[in-house]
Amino acid sequence: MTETIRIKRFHARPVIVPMSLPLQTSTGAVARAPLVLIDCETDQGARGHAYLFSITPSALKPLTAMVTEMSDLLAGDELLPVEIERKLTQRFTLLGLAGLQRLAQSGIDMAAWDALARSKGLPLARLLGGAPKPVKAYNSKGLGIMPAGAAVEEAHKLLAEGFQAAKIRVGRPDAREDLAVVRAVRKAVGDEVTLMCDYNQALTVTEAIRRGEMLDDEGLSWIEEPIRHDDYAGCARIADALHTPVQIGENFDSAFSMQTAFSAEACDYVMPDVQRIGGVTGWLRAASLAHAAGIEMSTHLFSEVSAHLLCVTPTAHWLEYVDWADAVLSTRLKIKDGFALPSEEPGNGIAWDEAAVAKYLVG
Ligand code: SMN
Ligand code: MG
Repeated sequence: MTETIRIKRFHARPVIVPMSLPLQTSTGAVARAPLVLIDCETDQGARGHAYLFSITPSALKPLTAMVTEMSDLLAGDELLPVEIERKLTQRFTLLGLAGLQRLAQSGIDMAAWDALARSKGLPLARLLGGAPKPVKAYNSKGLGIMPAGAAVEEAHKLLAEGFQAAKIRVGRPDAREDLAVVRAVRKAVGDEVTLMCDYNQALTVTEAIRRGEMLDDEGLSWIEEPIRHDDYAGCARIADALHTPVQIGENFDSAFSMQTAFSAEACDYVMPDVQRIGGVTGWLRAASLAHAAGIEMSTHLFSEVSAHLLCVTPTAHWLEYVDWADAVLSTRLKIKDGFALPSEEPGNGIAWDEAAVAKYLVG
């Protein structure tokens, strides 16, 4: 007999937690992490967890309110992520399936999958038909925009945490300073270390080609989001002009955006963000597209859930490691010899440190 698990509610709590290293990107500093912690409560006792990262503190309240509205819509329904997706997609079509709506829906989906995995006593990767296995990871929590000397020091620190790869934020007003930092870090860490760079959409197409050519012989594994994230024709011109692979995807708000990017030949690699692509359900749809296109797929933030998802991604590439939720988690994602080890416990690897949650709760 199949057991029916019903949703009681999705409980959402906003917190603002300190980050161990503030990150300076071309868009400004990210110094604290505003998170919405979601608990999926079910009638069988199983409880699922997920968190969302609202980037900016003022988005915490509306995001929390949106999760709560979705929770009211879903209370009493069966715990079935695909049915949840159908209902929320229909209900929020008039608002638009983008922005905060995407985040809220993705958070609901992640918490629902976690509750399912826990109710079956399985790690998320296993519930999805795979095995939790080590996934190649780069340390992305530092190397913001900073002078070369500080970048070298920080690169050593990031690698000392067990990594052989890191990402350098670029997009300084003077392209020569970006180049000097990339060269200084490369010289300091040696050729065996994998280095990527990320512009966070800072450039125009012409400038991206000019700067990309300057960096093309520096051994970078990818150049990320050089221009506006949704200018796929522009991305295609850049990808065509450069030897270094172009990486985009953290702003895809569904597998449909990824398909549009593929049709435009916008990039060499993709890295969807699980809180924008539609949670676990959206990730699986995107992973199939990347598989069919033969394109490597990496993750964006949300290391705990993403580590499980890479285990079932046919073209799995790199896990982006950050520790930004660690202040409220009771367990940490383990790193060993350049790999992240997805949790073998039932669920997605997320559990709260309730004393810390109480400390960082806002509003
Ligand atoms: C990034 C995204 C969001 C917050 C901080 C940094 C960056 C990345 O684009 O890919 O890590
Ligand atoms: Mg990025």
